[in-house]
Amino acid sequence: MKHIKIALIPGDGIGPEVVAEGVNVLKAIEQLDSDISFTFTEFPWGCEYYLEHGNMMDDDGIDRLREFDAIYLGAVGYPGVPDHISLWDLLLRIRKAFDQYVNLRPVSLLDPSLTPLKSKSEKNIDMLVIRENSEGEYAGAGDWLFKGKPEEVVLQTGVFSRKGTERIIRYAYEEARRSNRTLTSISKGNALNYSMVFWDQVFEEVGKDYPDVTTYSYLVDAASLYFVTHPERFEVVVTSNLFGDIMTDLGAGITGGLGLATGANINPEKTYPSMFEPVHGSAPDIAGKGVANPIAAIWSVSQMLDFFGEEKWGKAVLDTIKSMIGETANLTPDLGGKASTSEVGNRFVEKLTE
Ligand code: GGG
Repeated sequence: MKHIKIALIPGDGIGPEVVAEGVNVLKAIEQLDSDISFTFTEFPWGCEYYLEHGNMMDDDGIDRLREFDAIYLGAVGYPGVPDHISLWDLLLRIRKAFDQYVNLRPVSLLDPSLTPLKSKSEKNIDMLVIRENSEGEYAGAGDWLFKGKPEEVVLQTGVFSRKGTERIIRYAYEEARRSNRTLTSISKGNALNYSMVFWDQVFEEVGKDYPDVTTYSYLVDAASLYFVTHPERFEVVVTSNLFGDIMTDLGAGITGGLGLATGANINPEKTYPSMFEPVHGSAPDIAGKGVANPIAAIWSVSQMLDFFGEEKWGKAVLDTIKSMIGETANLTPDLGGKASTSEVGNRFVEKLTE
């Protein structure tokens, strides 16, 4: 019997609405498979908590999360709390504390009807973006000098350690080899003359251990263009923290929107808990209206199951998502339907258990 202890952080805005549907999916799996069970412990952290306590999470929050196998997070950020505080004090804090240095973000077109692209390649978008998730442009290194004075200067330093750069690139090569796909590195070595020159160098050096993997290297600006004109060129993609964040939103744009974009924050060694989340934010404009698309959050459940070796269930969840896409009437308004968040969730569980 496999038991997975899950910490739930529904967070802000639509976070609680979509996480509830993901939890229902896990509970349904528990009913269907007597060899797997889950326990859920919910933490009330987020912007409301911040407004009451002055912190996005408890001071001992990281210690309390340490005892879990996985963290299932909804969304962070809400008007009234500066975005850099809500992000740094919860989401980025957890990623860093638990060395979740791999961010796995599939960019996959589940149905040709979902893409706004008109080119022939539109039917063939199936990539896995591997984003460096622990340092780079999100290292939090910088300064704000002479605040409010005419000579005011702000510094935001990208930190690319050899350890951090090498391990993410090696992880990506391993994934490309395992899945027998090409590997593309996205960087910007012509302009970022320290960090990205180093990135490109490490990409080449590590590649010597993987002569069987076909590689490509694009500047981030060119890659943005090719994501739109030739997305079929990309299979496994490895890139830095900031570029990965931006490119995967672009990826969501060509595959059906953020309502279908998932992300897994992985500590591959399993020394610490890994975290699973929809890529989207808290969407305050639709929060509480019951129209948020829960599919990205449900896809995160599929990533979680894969991570814990339950690939059979991970695949069943993803296959059910694919089969839902054809039923427009049963989808939320962002995908052209009229269904509510819970109606999508209920229909999903119905189909999974069919
Ligand atoms: N679903 C988590 C969430 O609210 N993400 C918002 C966000 O801005 N994330 C930035 C990042 O993934 O680095």
